[in-house]
Amino acid sequence: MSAVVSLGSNRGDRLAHLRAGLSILARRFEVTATSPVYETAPVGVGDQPPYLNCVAVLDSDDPEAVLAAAQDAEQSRGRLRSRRWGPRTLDVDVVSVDALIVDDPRLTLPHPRAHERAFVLVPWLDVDPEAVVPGRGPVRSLVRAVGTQGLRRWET
Ligand code: A4P
Ligand code: MG
Repeated sequence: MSAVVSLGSNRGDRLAHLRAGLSILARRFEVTATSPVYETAPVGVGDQPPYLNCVAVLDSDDPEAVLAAAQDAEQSRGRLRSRRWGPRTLDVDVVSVDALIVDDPRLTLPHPRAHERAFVLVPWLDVDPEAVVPGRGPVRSLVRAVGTQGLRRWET
């Protein structure tokens, strides 16, 4: 039983936002793995600053609890929603919860774009070489398909 979350920031002190998000998640769940941080080129809307991204694995089988914690983490960093895919202090997405497949716009599992995003797949593969995106296949194969362009390890 494990949940995977993806954290991203491209505004302000990006590393501090990621760390604060992780510590809020850690108050509610056992964090079993935290990936390295990557600096990544923006996906979706191009004219915005680069992101720092990482993923964390939590010991939870409760999608609602993970989504609530993710949204609390965003709120704690004063998340402003200006435009879709636009710059943000902290975005926390629920990537997957066990093998669940849920087709609900409020909480879609796995995250509908995770399988095509190197900034999710590459750090996830770092912490779990056997990871699978439910319904999409092994993360290892998905990384081969999307490549690692636009990512570089961020030394901390
Ligand atoms: N929602 C549904 N399913 C989920 C889920 N699995 N996890 C709902 C989290 N939320 C989920 O999300 C909008 C609504 O989606 C929520 O109310 C929730 O109930 P949001 O976080 O408010 O809006 P958003 O982040 O602007 O949209 P979204 O769809 O999360 O954006 P994306 O697709 O995550 O894109 N480029 C790089 N390099 N790195 C990034 O981290 N992030 C984005 C955000 C774009 N480009 C990026 C990055
Ligand atoms: Mg989001």
